[in-house]
Amino acid sequence: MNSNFKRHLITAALPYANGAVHIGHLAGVYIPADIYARYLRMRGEDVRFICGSDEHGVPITIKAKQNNCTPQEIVDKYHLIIKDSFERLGISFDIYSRTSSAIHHKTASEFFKKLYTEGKFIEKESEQYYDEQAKQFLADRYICGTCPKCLAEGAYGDQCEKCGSTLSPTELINPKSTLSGNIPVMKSTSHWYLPLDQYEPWLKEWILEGHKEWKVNVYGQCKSWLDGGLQPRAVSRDLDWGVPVPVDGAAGKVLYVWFDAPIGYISNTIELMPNDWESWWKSEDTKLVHFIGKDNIVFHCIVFPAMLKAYGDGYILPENVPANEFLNLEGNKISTSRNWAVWLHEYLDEFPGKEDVLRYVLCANAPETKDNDFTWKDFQTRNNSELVGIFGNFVNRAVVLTHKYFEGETPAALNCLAIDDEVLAQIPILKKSIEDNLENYKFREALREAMNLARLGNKYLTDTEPWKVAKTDPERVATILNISLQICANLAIAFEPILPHTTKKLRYILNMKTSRWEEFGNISILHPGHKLNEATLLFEKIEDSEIEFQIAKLQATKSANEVQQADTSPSTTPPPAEPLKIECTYDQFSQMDIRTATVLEAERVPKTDKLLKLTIDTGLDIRTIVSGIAEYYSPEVMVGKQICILANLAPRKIKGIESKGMILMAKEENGKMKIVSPEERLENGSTIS
Ligand code: B3M
Ligand code: ZN
Repeated sequence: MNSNFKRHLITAALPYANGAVHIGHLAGVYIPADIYARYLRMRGEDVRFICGSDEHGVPITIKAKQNNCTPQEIVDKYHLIIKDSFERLGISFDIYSRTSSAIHHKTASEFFKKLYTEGKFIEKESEQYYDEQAKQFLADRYICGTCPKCLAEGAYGDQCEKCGSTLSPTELINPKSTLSGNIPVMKSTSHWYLPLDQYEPWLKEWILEGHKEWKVNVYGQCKSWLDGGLQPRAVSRDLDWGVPVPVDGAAGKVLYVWFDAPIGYISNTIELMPNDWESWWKSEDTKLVHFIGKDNIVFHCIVFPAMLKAYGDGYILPENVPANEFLNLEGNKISTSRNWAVWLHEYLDEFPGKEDVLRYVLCANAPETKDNDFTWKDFQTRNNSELVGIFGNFVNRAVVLTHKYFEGETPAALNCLAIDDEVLAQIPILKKSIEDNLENYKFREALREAMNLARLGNKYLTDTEPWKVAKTDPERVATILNISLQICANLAIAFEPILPHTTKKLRYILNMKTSRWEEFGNISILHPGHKLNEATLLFEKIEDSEIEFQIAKLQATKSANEVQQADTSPSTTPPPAEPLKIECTYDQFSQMDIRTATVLEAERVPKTDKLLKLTIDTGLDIRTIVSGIAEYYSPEVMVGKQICILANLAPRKIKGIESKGMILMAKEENGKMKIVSPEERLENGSTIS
């Protein structure tokens, strides 16, 4: 541990508040950042872990237009979803704020103003597309036309989604404004540019000479930008959403989102520590580390440092920027617009109590050196064979045996044999390796080594078979169980940064107070006579049906996308309501057992906004169905209603409640939902075909 630093300032990329957070974001940025922050805190370091929503930029204004609402309404909605889901996963930010806050507007505005007043920008006129009907300049995404490369219709001004080419708006054939559908005209506009070319020699020195230790992917990307030669970059845009450019005559212009967003790290620190923030940003003994995904490298390694350098006033630069590559999902690129993702808030609802399983799998598969793939099968295997089969199994056996043979009191290790010493000798070796890996941002490897400690314990218990000598050699059993329990206690520390929910449970089972990193390696954390609590399971098996449900959900997305792709209507027209799903046979349809049923009881599921727990008479049985209809129907209204249900849907647990079946609902494109019922009341259990 480099103790030259007094403070650790850790930032995680500010997620755009135009959508929820998915597993790609988590594996790339938030889980590694959280592990690092938690580890440093356990070492007693002074840490501030900063994040917040990025609430400006064109995609947010587009989403607002699509939804017929204001950008503020969009960011309010997603900010809450994102913040809440991070909290539930246990991402331990010291602050999660937002760039629409007054503090941020003030900070970003003043930042710009200082650079402007000191002449650090250049001002340039350029010709840009303008919509005369909508009376506004058009951001690249607001222009669409025919792709010059593949001739597909509906390519955007910055990219063709069909062939993937990067475009500029003037390359489009037959450009049209997506605001009015009209042909845009060229009009001159002036903007401020940060002359990155002037900072190139300094950046080359700072990164290429000074930070050879950065990850190969990060260093490589920086080198290729720097070798290619830097150009001045516009820091303002013609847009009505963002931080207004604080200069006379700049009406209708805002700061470019990539200018204001990184300043968000500073604003959020100010919000957290109004009196002390400067010692965190302007003092050489603060270590600043940015956790980001690979698409953000240029902004964090080149643009933001150049901004800070231009500003001066003692701002520090990042010590490291451990950017990750991308995570794919079942072999395909994760895509928000195509809904090809596992959304964190949905995962948390569908796998209650399994926060750490996701943390584990995403850390084990983190795309640290290359793009990686998440599959539901791998998720299940890692849970069932590693977490349940090794970690959980070992802890459970050690604690249960201690209750069985020693009434739950830690026995003393009286005389150790060679096998015991060999096992104990491994602990400091693993500790050192875990530390080195964590400090060098190799979280996958750290996790693998922590798991090796669990493997070691599990194998030790299996090899020594204390249950076999219980009758004949109680001293031997005592020694084996003492050593096993010490390994459990070390596991509770080793896994704390990675699986904080699990280690909390484990510490309770072991009745263990400490979680200080310096205790890791101690082989007498639990003293003889120390009383344990009852054993509870750390992990649960994940059933095939749960995985099949997730795969079917993705399959449905895929089918919907295929139908949508086949639709060639230009993107100026609104998308069809719900695209037709792929054709199915009568046999497939008749496999679904759809019946009438009546709601007997209804209640809200605690700590959720959307879920009702319904007790239902299906005519065949009385059963429970958990349904996401609480936004549309109150429990009182539901009682007595006759409904239609899919009766043979595989049961699954929702918020810990076993739900058997599904209620049929009709859904409008705008999200409004109504229950489907027979025209007149029928016997419960009547089949629908
Ligand atoms: N919102 C981009 C992204 O989520 C952006 C990060 C800002 S960090 C200052 O990829
Ligand atoms: Zn194309």
